[in-house]
Amino acid sequence: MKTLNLLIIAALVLMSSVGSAEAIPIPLRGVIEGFYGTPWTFDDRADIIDFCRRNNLNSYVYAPKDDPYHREQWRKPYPPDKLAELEQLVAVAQKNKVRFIFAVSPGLDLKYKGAAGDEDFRLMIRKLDAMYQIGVRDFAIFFDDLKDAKGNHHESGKAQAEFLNRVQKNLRERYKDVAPLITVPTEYFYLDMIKGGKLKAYTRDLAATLDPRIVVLYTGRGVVCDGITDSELAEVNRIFGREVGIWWNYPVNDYPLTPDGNRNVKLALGAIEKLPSAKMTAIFFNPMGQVQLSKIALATGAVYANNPAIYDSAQAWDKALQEQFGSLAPQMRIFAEHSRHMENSWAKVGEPDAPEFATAAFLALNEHNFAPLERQLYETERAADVLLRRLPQKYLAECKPQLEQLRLIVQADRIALESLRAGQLDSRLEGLRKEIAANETQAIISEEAGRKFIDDVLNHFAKPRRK
Ligand code: 14T
Repeated sequence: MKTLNLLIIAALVLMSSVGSAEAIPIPLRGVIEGFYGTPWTFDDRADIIDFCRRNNLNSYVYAPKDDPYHREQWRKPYPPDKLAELEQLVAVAQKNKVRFIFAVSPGLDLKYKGAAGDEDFRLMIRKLDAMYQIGVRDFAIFFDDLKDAKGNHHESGKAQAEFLNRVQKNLRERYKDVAPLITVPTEYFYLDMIKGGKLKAYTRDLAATLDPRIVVLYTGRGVVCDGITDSELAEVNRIFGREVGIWWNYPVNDYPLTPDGNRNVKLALGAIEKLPSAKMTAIFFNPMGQVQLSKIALATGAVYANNPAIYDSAQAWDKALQEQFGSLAPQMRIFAEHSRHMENSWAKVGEPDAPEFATAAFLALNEHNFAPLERQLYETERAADVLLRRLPQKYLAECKPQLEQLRLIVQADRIALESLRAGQLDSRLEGLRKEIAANETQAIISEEAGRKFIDDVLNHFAKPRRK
């Protein structure tokens, strides 16, 4: 009887623990302002720090590539007005219980050896001390993007690690309340750490020399890549002899998506997805310059980072749209669905754009089945119209060209569909295609769905068809 009771109790305890597995949040989780291009404003940053608190993200990393004092002129102290602004921002972060992580990227011209090396070390400490004075307790030093045009770099992993160790030691000796240093190596994605199946000397030396308490961030197999698996992460942990963190390049859109090289013109409005479910130490999401629209992906990233093991990207995406757009969520969902995949010759991330639309277009083209596409066109045009009329200005300022481009694409798609139905090309389609192509320096959307259907139909009529 006694044993039976014990068994029943044990079984109940076991069942309840399976049913409601404790969430294990990633200890360091947040947003990294780490993109190229116009940095965010004070108000943008204060807004995102508030957003971090509301979404249980505990860190904001200050690393804007085009703040001259962060990178190109890292040796220069911030002038009084800039320092005062940063001080206010640090206060906002403290009030929100969000860590303000201050980063410097000295790699373009940092000297490591001799008197010049000592002088640069002194200048770095002076830079970080000024930030300590205004309340910063978390610091990062980044060495990314130091490769020349040929993709080579001449960094020494040992020299960088010794520099970082020296900074870390100096800070810890003088301040008891400074968190472990965070870094990004020059070889910061997996495929760049390996050559001919072997670890390259830079990464080997850095890993061997770097203080094991220093947090190393990496971006995955590539700079912008289609997910990170648990075993990929485990392999990089092994390489660095510690639990590494992730610098995740979504929804950032600062890299060119077309050969003519226009940046920031496609919006990454999808969910964070395909990240590890295993325990990890840190994750920072690199956003777009478009601060408001970054919050869709960032809110899903917050759900992920607070419980990676049970993350459901589709569910988190719906929740983010609902919370952020309320009654406009259904329309926003349609728009966002056409603008979430980011891909070029070296980058690939995000779910496919509008897969149902793409399927409907396929059926129209190949099976003369027009009803599904008609429905997609109606709903998509309606969503774009509603959003152009009703979205608050702070959002429209970030996506008007993309909404107008989507509407134009849908109008062209409708003419393309009618051409297929009639078995004869409507002469207006070619002109519309030219107009859409010209706009692509300003707005890119739905490349493999709505945009592709225009070209597919033009090709269909251009090709001398075999029977
Ligand atoms: F530090 C890194 F983890 C990192 O991602 N660095 C930059 C980052 O600042 C930028 O926002 C991001 C997306 O473009 O990728 C890195 O920058 C690159 C890397 C490239 F290989 C920009 C262009 C490249 F061709």
